[in-house]
Amino acid sequence: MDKTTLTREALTRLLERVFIANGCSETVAGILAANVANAEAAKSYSHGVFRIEGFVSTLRSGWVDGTAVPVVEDVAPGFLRVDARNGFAQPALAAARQAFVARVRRQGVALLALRDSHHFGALWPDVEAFADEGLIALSMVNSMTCSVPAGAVKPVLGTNPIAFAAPIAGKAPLVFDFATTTMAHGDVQIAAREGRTLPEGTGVDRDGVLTGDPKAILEGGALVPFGGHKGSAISLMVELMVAGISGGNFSFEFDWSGHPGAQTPRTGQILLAIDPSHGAGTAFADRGRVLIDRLAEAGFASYPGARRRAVEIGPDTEVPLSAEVLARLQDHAEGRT
Ligand code: NDP
Ligand code: PYC
Repeated sequence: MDKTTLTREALTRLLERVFIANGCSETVAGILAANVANAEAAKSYSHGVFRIEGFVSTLRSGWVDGTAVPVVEDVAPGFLRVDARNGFAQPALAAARQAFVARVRRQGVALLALRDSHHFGALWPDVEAFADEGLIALSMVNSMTCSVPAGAVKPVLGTNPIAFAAPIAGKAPLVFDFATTTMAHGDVQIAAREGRTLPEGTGVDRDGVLTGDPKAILEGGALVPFGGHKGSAISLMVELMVAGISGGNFSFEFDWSGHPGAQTPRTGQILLAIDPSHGAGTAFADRGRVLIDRLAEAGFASYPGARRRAVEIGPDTEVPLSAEVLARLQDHAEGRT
């Protein structure tokens, strides 16, 4: 397959045009384009350019409002709520960010709860920037019914990712971000497209039999939580914390059947942030460094977050794309699709 490259900046501009051509406001298009281009440049392929077809078909189906203006609600000293108004989650987070950080710094801790939002991206970008500012952040999102909890026979839960970020003195922040299923739904789709087999037990087929066949998982089957009953419990916590606190949908509660082509889950998100300078006397980031250094001595050379940050990514970073994908993006941007 012919390969070409665009700089991250050029890819962002192209994606912005794709989002605008498909009904997003300039503000929303700018935020989503940067999110997708950064994910692609960072090799988070399950939520990079691969997702553009899903964004476009969802926008065209009328399921999500690409022009939504989020409403930030100041509900309690430690609590900001955002009604995303059936729009994307990242612009809703951006709308509340400044007030939220001010609150975290003033009080030491605050919670941000988004409802009626669509999250179709990687979660690490939502938390990493907090750690770069010296804060600790923890975020959770529920998604769409595609995971069978341990002990159940039918899917109920979403892939429900959790992301955590914390500053480490003199080093990249510790950032982890993963689905609470054996893998992200996006990665199963990519494996199916590439004709790859997944580890046995990644999911179940339509008869509930454990399988590593991505097509069987996608066509009538489902994923399973990682770690059996342990991952199931964590995924349940994500459902309850996100939908329960934000007032958004559980993964099984929304009905997109009237919008063929819709792929973005209409749920919610929570983000808890802590300013560790209000905590124990010793600087948090220094304590983190002690831990990371000890782990390195034990052979744990690359902690989550450091692996990605080992490669510096800037506006001029070259992002490889297939010629076919680039042509498709250009067609989307020009309204030829
Ligand atoms: P992975 O299983 O690929 O795990 C990724 C995480 O594990 C990263 O934090 C990564 O760190 C770390 N990691 C991976 N390998 C190693 C290793 N060998 N040593 C140390 N750390 C390692 O993630 P998933 O497939 O579960 O999820 C992929 C993406 O899908 C996530 O970004 C997630 O947010 C997204 N997603 C989004 C959903 C949504 O509703 N919006 C739903 C489900 C998933 P590093 O970054 O440094 O590589
Ligand atoms: O990859 O599981 C996933 C996912 C769900 C919603 C967005 N991404």
